[in-house]
Amino acid sequence: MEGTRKQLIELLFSHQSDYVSGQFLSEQLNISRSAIWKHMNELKKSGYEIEAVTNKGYRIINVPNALSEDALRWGLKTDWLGSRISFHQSVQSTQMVAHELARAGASHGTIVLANEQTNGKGRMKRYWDSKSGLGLWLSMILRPHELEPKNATQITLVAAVAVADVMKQLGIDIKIKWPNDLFINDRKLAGILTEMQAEQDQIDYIVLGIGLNVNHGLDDFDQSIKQQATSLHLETGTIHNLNELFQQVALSFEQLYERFIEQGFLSIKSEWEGYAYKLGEWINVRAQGEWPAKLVGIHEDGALKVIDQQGNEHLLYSAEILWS
Ligand code: BTX
Repeated sequence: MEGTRKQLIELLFSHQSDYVSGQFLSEQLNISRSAIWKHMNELKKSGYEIEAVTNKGYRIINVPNALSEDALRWGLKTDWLGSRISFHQSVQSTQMVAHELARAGASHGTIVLANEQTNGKGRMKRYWDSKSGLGLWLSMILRPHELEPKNATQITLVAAVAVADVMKQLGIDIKIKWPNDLFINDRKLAGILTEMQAEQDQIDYIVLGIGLNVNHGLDDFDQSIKQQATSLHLETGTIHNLNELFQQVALSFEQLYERFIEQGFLSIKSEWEGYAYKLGEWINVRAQGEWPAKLVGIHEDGALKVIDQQGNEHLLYSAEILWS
């Protein structure tokens, strides 16, 4: 049943610009015309929009907004990223699932996605609010053997630019708050979490997690983050198709990642700076005391570049920044 449905969807998608006759579908799938009709009704119930015209056949018009295993895949234009997608309705954390898969040998480019996370993770044991059906909660397994472990954190910056590029295409004025958050008007839209498994000077794998708030209304956020979080829906007023958004993010990341591996972070630095939150503004740095500093850019190794009140330049690798 599942297999037939997948084949059916594939056939509909490969004939998107045209109608596919019930006769053709029934021959290809080796099932009766009435079985085809039943499948079509099931697809409609899952949110697919399918047009049926007498004497012509069927045509797919729209995929569901909600994540679905099939809809995630079609139209995915990546070469290797997402060649395996492990999709779940509910998990504790896609990071945990991805680590398990990676330890079991899952290949470079595997993506774990879930509709809901019951124990979504932020950095330093913080949590990530990941309610069902409202956002993209995903983890990618990457095996950049050519990358030195000390440069692995740059992947966070690459991912931030990749997601920012997609937001920009949607007409959103997006900012990257070093090192791992995406902001719109001082509210957090997305967070990135990079975890690495390495031995000596070789990376075994990286699990790159992205949490992107998409279709939340204000009341959908936990009380504690209502004042600081936002979603694409809140910013644009429209409901976004999660499958398409996933595909855009995956393609954007794959392309940027390839450039990063071939040419290094220097090739992405100026794009990053173009999105930098509070660039040219004064912030406070908490590292060996607390001191005011002006944010002037990012170094080619991923460190944040600031100037203190005496005009001395500092490179920050892990300092805490007090943004306001
Ligand atoms: P972070 O430590 O920078 O941000 C976590 C903080 O952000 C929380 O302490 C809270 O204040 C706030 N917050 C929590 N949830 C949200 C939300 N939905 N929107 C806005 N603000 C929020 C950022 O960590 C990295 C988050 C990565 C999340 C992805 S989701 C897929 C993957 N799986 C997983 O468990 N984590 C990653």
